[in-house]
Amino acid sequence: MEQRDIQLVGVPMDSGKRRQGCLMGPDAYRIAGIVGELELLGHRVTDRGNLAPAPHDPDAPGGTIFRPNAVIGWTRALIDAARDAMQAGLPIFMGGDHALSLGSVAGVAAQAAETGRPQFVLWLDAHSDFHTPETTQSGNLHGTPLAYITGRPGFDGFPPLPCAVPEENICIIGLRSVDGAEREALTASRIRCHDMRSIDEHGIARPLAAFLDRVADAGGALHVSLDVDFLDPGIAPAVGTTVPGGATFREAHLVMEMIHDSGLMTSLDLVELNPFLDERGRSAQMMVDLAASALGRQVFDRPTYAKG
Ligand code: HAR
Ligand code: MN
Ligand code: MN
Ligand code: MN
Repeated sequence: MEQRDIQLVGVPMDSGKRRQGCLMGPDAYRIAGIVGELELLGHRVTDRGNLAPAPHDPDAPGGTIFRPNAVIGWTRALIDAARDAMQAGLPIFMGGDHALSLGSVAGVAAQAAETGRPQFVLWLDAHSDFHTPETTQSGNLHGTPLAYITGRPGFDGFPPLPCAVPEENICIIGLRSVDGAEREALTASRIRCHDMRSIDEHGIARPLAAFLDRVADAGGALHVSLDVDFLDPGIAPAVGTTVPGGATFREAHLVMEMIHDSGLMTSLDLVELNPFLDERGRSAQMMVDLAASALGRQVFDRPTYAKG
């Protein structure tokens, strides 16, 4: 198995939404043993510690968008940190809420562009996170990263996007909660969407295999953004935005194992874990196990049967 230089980047970011607790995420992953689990697989692991936001204007109380300046500060810091970590190996961004992906994806895409590789993004999420600050109803910027990284307008005051990710290079799997404005924008876009209805009908492997083939054919870099709420709340309760009917243990591990087998993943987000809502650490453990599956662990033994 290929040995990777894994770069853990802690992102204790809690400004993408009102309910607090995600800032404890990076430490929950550490306590769940992420370093040891990845080392067991033969990888070199460097924990780069926790990031802090770049200096930013204070946020005024009230307003329709929740703490925009803090998110701007984080995005600025993350773009630089992501470029840096990409040069040292395979970054895992340990969130923190999903607003961290404005910066993590923008940064890795900029780095990919510099090495001449097209950036692809696999978004594993109950939500499409395709609002702009102009269309969001909640005012929570964790609902906006895919709009930012594809270059949709409405992000005034945010760092200019070094390099937009083409819509056709994005695949969302797990959808089951999409707002009206997002639905319209998604329909008009070239983003590939697979909701739970279609996964129930056709399985999760086929759309993923088709997407991975496209990444391979293009010689692309693959960023995987894993939102805790992709998973069914029964196996991962520690998230503020649970939606029933999520991916099962077996579906989620299959996705991660197929990603590993493809050899294509170049960066990973683990986002939205709120340890304050967890039950004896089991959601944190689940996320660590899924990261390990994406990096070579086999959940189920696969005996090879003698032929003849
Ligand atoms: N679409 C809703 C909003 O904009 C919910 C977004 C929830 N996002 C996350 N990440 N939890 O996927 O507020
Ligand atoms: Mn999300
Ligand atoms: Mn979500
Ligand atoms: Mn595995």
